[in-house]
Amino acid sequence: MNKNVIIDDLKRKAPNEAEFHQAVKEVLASIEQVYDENPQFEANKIIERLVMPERIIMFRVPWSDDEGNVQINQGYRIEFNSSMGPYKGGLRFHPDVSLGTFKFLGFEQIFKNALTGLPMGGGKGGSDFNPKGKSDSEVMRFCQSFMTELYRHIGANTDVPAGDIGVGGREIGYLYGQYKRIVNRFEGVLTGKGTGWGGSFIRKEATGYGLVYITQHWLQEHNDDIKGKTVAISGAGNVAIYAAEKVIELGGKVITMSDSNGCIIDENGIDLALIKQIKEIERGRISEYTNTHKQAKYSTNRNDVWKMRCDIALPCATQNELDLEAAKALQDNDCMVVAEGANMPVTPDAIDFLLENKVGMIPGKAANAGGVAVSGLEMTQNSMMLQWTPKEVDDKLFQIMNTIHDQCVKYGKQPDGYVNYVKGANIAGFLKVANAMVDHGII
Ligand code: NDP
Ligand code: 2IT
Repeated sequence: MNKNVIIDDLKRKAPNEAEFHQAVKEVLASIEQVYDENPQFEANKIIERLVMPERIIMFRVPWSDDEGNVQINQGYRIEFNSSMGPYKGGLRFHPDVSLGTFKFLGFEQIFKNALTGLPMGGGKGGSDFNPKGKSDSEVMRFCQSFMTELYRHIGANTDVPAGDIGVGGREIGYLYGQYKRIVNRFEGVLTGKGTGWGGSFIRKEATGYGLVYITQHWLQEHNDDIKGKTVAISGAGNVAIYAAEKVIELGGKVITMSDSNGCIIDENGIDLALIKQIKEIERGRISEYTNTHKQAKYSTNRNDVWKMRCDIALPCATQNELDLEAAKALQDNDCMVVAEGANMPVTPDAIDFLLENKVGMIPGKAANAGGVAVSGLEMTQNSMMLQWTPKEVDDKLFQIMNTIHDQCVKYGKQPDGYVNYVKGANIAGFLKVANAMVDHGII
């Protein structure tokens, strides 16, 4: 494989999609050897086909705000690869997104979904709509308009969206209501639904819990345990909150969390009930934490979360949030392992630094796959028209994270015994998808 030719071609065709180029580059670097050892991949132009989405849908989303002004946003859905099953992946509502963001997220999703062992292809979508500061009825009108176009492209066996940044239970509810109204069918077309109307138990918690389960497996490999460990977490959204919940349940101490404005440091251990109150119920800012918890410090520099002494670092906010400087600070402070709760939060130079220094580094494709895994289990429950108990789902999630961990070890173990989880996850995911593509012929 000539990976430089492929990357140069992507850059030439779409020079402003840097995040997508970054995601492709990392995968190609990991799989180069297995690609060259399997001539059927080159003969079938697997890579050239894999980096091109099967379909990109872009659409206008008009809606009116509470003052009656007409607003227009851009909607996206990338149906990237369906070799493993229906397109599957979240919707992100955030003002900074562009087509390149969704291409990077959709590309990552293909391999992540393959790693879960469940029949799901890769997709991603969303909008540059900013839910922050909008009323519930504005969010509802936006979601209804978004679904009025999206509904014709999705379906329980075609493409099954879910949540991501800015899309949680409230948004999934409005999107589902509009889909159901248009098609006149109650079916499993979205995941992350309310548990009272077709949602799976543990889906809300799944990404954070799964992240901690795989970190536990990593610690076990190193004859260690999460109990008594100090943990730095970035973000204060869905992934961060439930990662913190599981860490605390297992006897670890979370000392930092953040949002897009800044971070809090509470060396007594974060009061998670207060974080949930501020972020989930009031939709407020994390700085409010110090109003009642005077011992905690607030910093407007989000990166301060990586400057504390910690055993485990869980970046759970957004892409490229943990840079080389942060990786160096973590290593100086004896951090043992970084596990990516967010998608691509660690920059490429920071990943290289962590790997070179033999700090544990569990990539998002493996580490945050618990969310989409339980989405897959929600699809299974929907198609059987039944609902498993929280324990049944949690046990399955634990097993899936265990299997993902073992695949990383199988394909990532180096001659000196160090496990490169980035390489392991990329190879394991790629082989499943590439073999399926070969089987399906030239399509
Ligand atoms: P939420 O919207 O629930 O939370 C996002 C958190 O990250 C918030 O604290 C937010 O702060 C912060 N954040 C968002 N954008 C930025 C930014 N540009 N800079 C700094 N902080 C930012 O999203 P999720 O928790 O669902 O998603 C977090 C990450 O996890 C994303 O990378 C997502 O793709 C990934 N992920 C999510 C899964 C899921 O099931 N939800 C599954 C797998 C991965 P603020 O409140 O100020 O906006
Ligand atoms: O990045 C992700 O894996 C998600 N946002 C979850 C996708 C899903 O379909 O549950």
